Amino acid sequence: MLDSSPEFSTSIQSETTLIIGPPKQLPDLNATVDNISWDDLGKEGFIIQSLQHNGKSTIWIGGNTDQALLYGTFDFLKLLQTHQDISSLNITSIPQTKVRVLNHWDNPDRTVERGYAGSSIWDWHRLPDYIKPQYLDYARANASIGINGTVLTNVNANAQVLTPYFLKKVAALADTFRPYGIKVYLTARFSAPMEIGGLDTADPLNDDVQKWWDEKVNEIYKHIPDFGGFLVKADSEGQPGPQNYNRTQAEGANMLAKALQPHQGIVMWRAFVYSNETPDDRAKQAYNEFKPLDGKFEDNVLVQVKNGAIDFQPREPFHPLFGAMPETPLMMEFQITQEYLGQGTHLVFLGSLFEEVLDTDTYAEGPGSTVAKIVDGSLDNHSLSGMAGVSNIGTDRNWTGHQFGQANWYAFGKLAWNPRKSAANIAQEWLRMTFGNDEELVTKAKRMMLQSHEAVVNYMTPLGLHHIMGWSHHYGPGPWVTDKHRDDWTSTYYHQASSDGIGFDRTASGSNALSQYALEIQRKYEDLDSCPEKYLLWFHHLPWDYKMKSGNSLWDEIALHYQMGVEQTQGMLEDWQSIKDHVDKQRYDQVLAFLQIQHNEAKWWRDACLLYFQQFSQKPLPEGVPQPEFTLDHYQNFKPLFVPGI
Ligand code: GCV
Repeated sequence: MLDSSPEFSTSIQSETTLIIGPPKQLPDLNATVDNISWDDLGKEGFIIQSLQHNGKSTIWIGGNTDQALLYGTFDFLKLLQTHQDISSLNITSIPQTKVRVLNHWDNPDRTVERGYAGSSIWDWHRLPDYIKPQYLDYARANASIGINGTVLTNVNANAQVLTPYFLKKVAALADTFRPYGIKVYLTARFSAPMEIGGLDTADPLNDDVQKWWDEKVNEIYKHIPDFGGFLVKADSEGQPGPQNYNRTQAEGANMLAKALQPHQGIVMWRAFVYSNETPDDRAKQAYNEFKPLDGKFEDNVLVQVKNGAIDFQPREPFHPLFGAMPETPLMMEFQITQEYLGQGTHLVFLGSLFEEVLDTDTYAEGPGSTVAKIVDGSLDNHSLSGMAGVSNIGTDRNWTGHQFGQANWYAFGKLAWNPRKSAANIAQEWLRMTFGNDEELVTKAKRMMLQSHEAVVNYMTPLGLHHIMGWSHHYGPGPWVTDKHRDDWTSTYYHQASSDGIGFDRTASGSNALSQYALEIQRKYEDLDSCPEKYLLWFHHLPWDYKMKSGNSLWDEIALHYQMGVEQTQGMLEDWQSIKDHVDKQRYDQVLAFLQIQHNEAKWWRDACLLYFQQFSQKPLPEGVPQPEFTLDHYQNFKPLFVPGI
C-alpha cells in the first residue's frame, strides 16, 4: 500500500522514468550498464539500477524472467514503502537458496496440525471450480517475499491427495499460483501404493512399487506440468517408511527421486526420524540414521533437517547433521507456526531464532562453516539448496492469528532468500511496511520484537531446558509430564530433575550426543567453563548449587531467568501501550490483549515450573522472584481444553 505522506509525494513527482523489463528486450538500456552479469542473475535474480537513459533519469528493474522482474518490483515497492532514498540505486539481488517453500501441515478436512490461525485456507471441497480470491493474495504475498513453492499438504500424509479426485484440485491451485512463480508440491505417503494403488507392499526395492510411483508421477505431471515434487515424512511418529521393509532412508528417497527425475522434480526427505523403540537419546537418532547415508542420495533429493535435534523448541543448539553430510544437500526446516512458542497468542519474533541458528559456526570444514553456508550449498558446492518454513497461515482475517505472526512469515521468506540478512533489519522493514514509518512506533515495536525471542526462552525453557510443555497440545507448562506411552514425549525424559540436580547429560559421561558435532564444538560445549550458558542444561546435568558465571547458584539463576522473562513481557506490554496513538485501534487492541495474555502466561510458566523444580532443589526462591499465586497441585490439575492445532 502506498503511503501518502508529504515527503513521499514529493519524491515520486520527480522526473524519473521507471522501466521494468528483461535485458533482451531493452538493448539500448542494457548498453548503458556494463557491470551486470546477467548469467549470474539466473532465473530469479534482479537488479534495480539508477541510470541516465536518453538524457532522462531512469530506474531500471531488470531480470531475465518474469519471475525475476516480479521480485525486483516487489523489492522496489519495499524501498518506497520504507521511505528509502531512491535517488541512486545500485542493487543486485540473487536468491541464495533455490527451493524456498512453505510447508502446510494442512489436512484434507481443513484442520491444520499445529495451526493457530483458523482452518486451512485450501477449500478442497469447492476446488477446482471455485478459486477463492485469497489464493491469489496468498501467491502475491509469498512472491513479495521471495517464496517460490508451497507444499500444500500435511507431512502426516493422506494418500488420497495423490488420487485423480484431488489432483484436479491441486492443478487448479497450481494454475493460480503459477504467474507468481510459486510451484506446488505434495506430501507423499510412503504406503500410498498399498492404500490407493492396490499393491500388497510399498517396499522401495520392489519393481511393481517403483513402477507404481513412476506412473503416479507421470499422471501428476499431466495435471501439473511444473509440479515441484514430494515432501516425505517417513519412519517417524507412526508414519510408514522404508524401515518397514528393512530398507534405508536413501533407498526410500531414491525410489521417489527416480520417478521424478524425468520431470525435473525433487524429493524433500525429512531427517525427522526417531523412535521410542530405539534405546538412545532422541537427539542422536537422526544423525545415526542419516550420517552413514551421506552421498547415497540421488541428485534430486534434499534432506530436510529441522533446525535442532529435538523439535522446534524455544531454543536448541543447531542440528548435528548440519556439517556432517558434505556429500548431500541439506535443506533447513524452520517452524513458523509457534507450536512450542506460545502458539497463536504470544508475540515472538522468530527472525532472531532463525538468525541465531543460521549464523552458528559448525566448524565442519574449519572456522566459518556456518549453518547458513551449509543450507545455501556454498560450503560444499551443492547446486540444489533450500529452506522450508512450517506455515502459520490460516483462514483468520489477518492470516496468522497474531498480527505479529506475519512478521515470522516475512522473516522466513527474507532469510530463505538471503540467510545472512540481519533479523533487526528484517524486523524494521516489516514494521515500516505493516504499521508505517512513524519513528517512535518503529523504534519501540522493533525493541519489542528483538527481545521477544529471549523473553520466551526465559519464561519457558531457560539455560538449555527443553520439551517441558503440556502433553500433546504442547500449550503451557508441563514439567511434570511423565509415565506416558512414549517416554521420549515426556518432560521428565528431558529435564531429568531430581534432588541431585537438573539437565540432560549429553557429554561422554551421558548420552554423548556431543560426539556428533565437530571437535571444536565438542570441546567448547563439554567444558563447563566454555559451554554457552544458554545451552548448559541441554548438554549437562548439574547440581542445584552449581555456581554460575554470575556467582548465583544454578537454582537461583533458573528462577531469575524465569522472572526476567516475565519482566520482559511486562516491558513489551508497556512499549506497546506507549505507542497507542501511533497504531490504528483495531490492531492496537488485539495486540494489546494478546500481550496481556502472554504476560499472564509467562507468570503461569514461571510459577508452575519453579514450584515443580523446587520439589527437587528444596531451595527458597531468590530475592526478586515473587511467591507463586497457587500451589503446584493447582497448576498440575489445570488442563486446558480444546487447544487448537492438535
Ligand atoms: C506434523 C512434532 C509435532 C507434530 C509434527 C511433527 C513433525 O512432533 O508435534 O505435530 O507432525 O513434529 O514435524 O513431523
